[in-house]
Amino acid sequence: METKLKIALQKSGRLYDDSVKILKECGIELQNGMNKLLNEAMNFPMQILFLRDDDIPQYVEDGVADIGIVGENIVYETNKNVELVEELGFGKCRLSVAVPRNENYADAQFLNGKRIATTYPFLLQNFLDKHNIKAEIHEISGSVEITPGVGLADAICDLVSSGSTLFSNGLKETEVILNSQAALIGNKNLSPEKQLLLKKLLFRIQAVKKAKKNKYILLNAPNNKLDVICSLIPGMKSPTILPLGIEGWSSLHSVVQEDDFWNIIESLKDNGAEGILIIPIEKMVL
Ligand code: PRT
Ligand code: ZN
Repeated sequence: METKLKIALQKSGRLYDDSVKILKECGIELQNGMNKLLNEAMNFPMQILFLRDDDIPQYVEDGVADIGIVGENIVYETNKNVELVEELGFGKCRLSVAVPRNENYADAQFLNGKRIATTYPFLLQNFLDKHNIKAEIHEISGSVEITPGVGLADAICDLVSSGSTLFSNGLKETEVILNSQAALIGNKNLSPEKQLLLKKLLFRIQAVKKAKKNKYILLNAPNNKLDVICSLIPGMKSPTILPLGIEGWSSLHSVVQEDDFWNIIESLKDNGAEGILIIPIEKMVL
């Protein structure tokens, strides 16, 4: 029987769409009309299990799933014996401590003797221990942000992304305990066949990630500025240079990183580049 890689994804919630999307970008399509708990990829030896995100690390540790996609916050909170294989660049958030906005919070010692509500007792306890703080952790299962307002806690420890939940509950963020994003995790004892499949998948994921960080750039440049413009957009090996129909001008094709994208564009313009086109790249294999 053909070996299949079993991957656990969140069944519904914030990570579902991007998890399915990244598989799709890797050329892995799920079958339509299969049941909601188990699916089978059409063009890759892969089975997909849909689970609650909190359960994914345990399933991967036990080998019920070989790999999984889950927030690092869950990986570190559950503290299971799994491999963190690759960060995936979506589901970004941070685990933070927050207190009522009118509190005079100088540093973490403020939390001494206080009641802190959280769904992340393990990571919070680690943080408190590291700072030598004795506080009362109230583990609750949801709606952490309302607890100070109703007098159940003096502070909270919860996930934050835009900060609007904290703001609308009259809270301010005072400590970041962990920066998190979705990650691919794996069982530590995969068979050689499964390791090979994981390597294939990882190769595709890395190509997709690289492509997202880079853009294809086309521009026209006066020939006497080609040297400086080439040095601004060196590309993967070197830019492609083609002569234009007009005497003294060339067309340059290259790849540019998203990070300092706008600075590069400005320098290109300052050096006489015209007709700059930026095009997304779908996959990038170096
Ligand atoms: O049902 P299941 O157990 O699978 O899902 P869940 O309800 O436990 O998790 P879900 O779908 O809410 O989140 C899944 C994962 O998304 C989390 O484990 C994080 O890794 C990631 N993620 C990214 C977030 C957020 N951003 C986020 N903002 N998870 C939760 N939030 C919540 C936060 O708890 C708070 O209530 O959003 C609120 C804050 O958001 P802002 O934008 O107002 O700051
Ligand atoms: Zn959950």
